[in-house]
Amino acid sequence: MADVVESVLQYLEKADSVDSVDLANHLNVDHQKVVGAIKSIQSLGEVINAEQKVNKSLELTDEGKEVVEHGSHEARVFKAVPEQGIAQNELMETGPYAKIGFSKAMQAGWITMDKSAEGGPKILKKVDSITDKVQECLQLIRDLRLDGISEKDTNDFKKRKLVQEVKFTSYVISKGSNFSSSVSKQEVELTPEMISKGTWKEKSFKEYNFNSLGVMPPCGHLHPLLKVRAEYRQIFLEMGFTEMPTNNFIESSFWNFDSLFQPQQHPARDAHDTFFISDPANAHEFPMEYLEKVRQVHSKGGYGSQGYGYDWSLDEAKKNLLRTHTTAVTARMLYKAAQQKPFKPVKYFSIDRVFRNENLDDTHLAEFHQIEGVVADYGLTLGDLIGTINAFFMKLGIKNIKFKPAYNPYTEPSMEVFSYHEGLKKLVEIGNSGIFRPEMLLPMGLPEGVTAIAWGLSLERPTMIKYKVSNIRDLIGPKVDLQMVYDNPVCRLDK
Ligand code: FB9
Repeated sequence: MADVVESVLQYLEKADSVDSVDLANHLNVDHQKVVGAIKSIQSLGEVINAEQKVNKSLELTDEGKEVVEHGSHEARVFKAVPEQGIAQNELMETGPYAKIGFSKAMQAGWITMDKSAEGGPKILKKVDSITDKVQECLQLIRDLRLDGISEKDTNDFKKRKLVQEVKFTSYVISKGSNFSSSVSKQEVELTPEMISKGTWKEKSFKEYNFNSLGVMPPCGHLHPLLKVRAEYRQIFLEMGFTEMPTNNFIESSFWNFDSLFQPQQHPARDAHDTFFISDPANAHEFPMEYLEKVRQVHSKGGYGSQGYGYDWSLDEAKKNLLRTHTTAVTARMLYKAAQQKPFKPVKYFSIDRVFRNENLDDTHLAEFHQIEGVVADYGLTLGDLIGTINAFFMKLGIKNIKFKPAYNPYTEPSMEVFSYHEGLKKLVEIGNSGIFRPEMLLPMGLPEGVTAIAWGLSLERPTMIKYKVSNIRDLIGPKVDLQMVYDNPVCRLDK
């Protein structure tokens, strides 16, 4: 460090001022070393003036580094097309880059599609060779030679998440009122030898910096999702709700669908929407007396309902699956509450993972955390549901919510919940709700007159909004940047 200090002062002797980035390049040392030397010199008094400057730069993301190493997605797709051509579906299997690379290579006119080919669309090379300008540009960005990169290309690389904008601080330094081209090395420690030999008398000691902060001790960090979960849990507890035991991701179709009066032909019960378990494929333990009542209400009706009039299948109800909603747990808890004689009102909540075999996109994964609240008591009405939901969201700082009639197989009436988003300047769906149907509650044995109101939302959506995450994969999954977990502040939902 001392030699960098000397170099900085000697440079300043011949120059009026210099930016620390230019000086680091001139001295061929890391910029942070020059910044360290500047800080060290500043602690000696008015030797130099240092004016802070915030700069913007670009750095490669992991995906950008992949491109530098292996070529752009479109170049890799072009290389994957043999002279005789290749079936489109086969080309799309060549690697994770294929989907993006294919459309980019088509846009660039490097490949073409023969839709008339036998056996489906065939991809052929349209040119003999290509220049991978994306890779070339990213190599320049890696070497911080940004002057050759156009704004259009930069924006395209950012959109493709190949580069990210970074800010860093540099310093414009100049001679201070007490400038000297060399400074005696300051001691930072008074040693026993200095005292015994008296050499401390000829030395200068660095002043204590009583403003310096302690080193942040290494500690654990909660993931934003868990911080938001803690906030929602606190809100439910404040409202007098008890958390349901949701520690069973695997559930029978009976509890996940049949007990909720969701018919066995319902599309949501199809393998395209639900993950069924192959081993163990079936559940075997059911409260058979209750199960028979469920069979009846589905097939023949009862309790004032005409039912669905189909031949209800026990085999279908036995099928194990990954629960598609925490409402399956709500059903178990309401059935359990119905066994208590006399019935006592209950207020339950759950916040846990659910699984749906759906199309994935930037904001949806095949699993998410569902938040659900339920109240069962005599004579609860839609007004109680609206009031409870209002109170719940009021604790999140959300007022003036709106309700829109909706449909759920297990609640009637049902309502979607909306709130006006100041940022987006539009109403945003913030949840769903309803009153559980008598065909669900009465076969459980709940007394006549007992109604159950419930509502639900997801944990990921509010977390993404709170932490300004646009792609859910930046919040959850193997590509999450752990630094995001370390850096994010404690979550405070508006009270
Ligand atoms: O969470 C959702 N949106 C949301 C929630 C909060 C938020 O910000 C916070 C206030 C600060 C912002 C947005 N939604 C429900 C609405 C949409 O995001 C929707 O597109 C996605 N939905 C999920 C299901 O989609 C497959 C969110 C999830 C959801 C939907 C319905 C329920 C639970 C979760 C339910 C229920 C229910 C209904 C009746 C009885 C019992 C449970």
